[in-house]
Amino acid sequence: MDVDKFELIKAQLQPFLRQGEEYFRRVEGFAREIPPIQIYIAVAAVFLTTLLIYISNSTTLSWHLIISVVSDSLVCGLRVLKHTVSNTIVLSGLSGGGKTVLFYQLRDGTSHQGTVTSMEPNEGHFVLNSETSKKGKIKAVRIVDVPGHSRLRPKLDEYIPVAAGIVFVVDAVEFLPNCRAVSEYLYDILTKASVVKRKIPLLILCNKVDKVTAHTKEFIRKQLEKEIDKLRTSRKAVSDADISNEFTLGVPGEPFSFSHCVNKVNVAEASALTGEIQPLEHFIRDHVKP
Ligand SMILES: Nc1nc2c(ncn2[C@@H]2O[C@H](COP(=O)(O)OP(=O)(O)OP(=O)(O)O)[C@@H](O)[C@H]2O)c(=O)[nH]1
Ligand SMILES: [Mg+2]
Repeated sequence: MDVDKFELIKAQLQPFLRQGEEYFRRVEGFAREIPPIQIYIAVAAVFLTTLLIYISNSTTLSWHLIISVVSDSLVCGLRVLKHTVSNTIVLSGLSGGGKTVLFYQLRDGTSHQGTVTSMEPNEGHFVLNSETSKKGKIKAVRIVDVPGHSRLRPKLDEYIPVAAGIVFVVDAVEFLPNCRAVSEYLYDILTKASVVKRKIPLLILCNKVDKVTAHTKEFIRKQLEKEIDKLRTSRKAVSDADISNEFTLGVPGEPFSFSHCVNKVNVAEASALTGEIQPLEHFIRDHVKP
């Protein structure tokens, strides 16, 4: 074959090769998101099925028995799977709230001062630092810290479907100038179909209470409820005009209150800097059993 012909074939194959590479990257990305335990379960299920088919061919074992064993193991596998997908806690909130410092406090018990604006989600699968001295086997938690920068917020949608709980971190010091932006982000989360349908519990964590200028959780709760009440009206007008699958918040005709949400919404205080994060740890353990 001459060189020209070879080059022509190579050029013709190029788009297919690129397409193949793209598919491979997608599959690889998908596989990375699956916790290892789910992969073990899938491999075990395939192995068990193959083994039983082999046994049935070589002995007189009845198909009835095989089907019942396979279905039992699948049900059992699904139960484990359901359990494993819900060990994820997502840290969300505006940039500068203290999510990354909270992440390090949970993992290492130190504040890792000097964090910069995160440019990608920070993810870890670990036993909480406060629990490392406890005896016995303690289940690890998967904590994901999603950056607050508006361009990176869509990343939240990748983690919410597997979240057992969402922590919405608020800067209790710089709260008033950011109240509108905080409320808008919180409104967006509370009306997500993935949150409403699975009733994912949410903790509004008012961080930086080590500072004397920090607002109290009661104050922040009231201001957020008032601002979300206003947003309900303005957002409804937009969604009436422009078809949207957003869920509506609260009880129509009544001032908005977090107690109206279909999912449980609590408000708590913390200081990531000094390590006062007990309400956060309790929230995590209420939703990811040790
Ligand atoms: N005083 C005080 N400062 C805090 C506390 N938590 C975080 N900070 C400071 O707030 C700043 C922002 O903290 P980060 O953890 O980087 O904020 P973030 O929410 O991860 O921000 P993005 O990654 O941009 O979304 C840092 O300078 C921290 O040192 C706290 O509890 N008290
Ligand atoms: Mg960060």
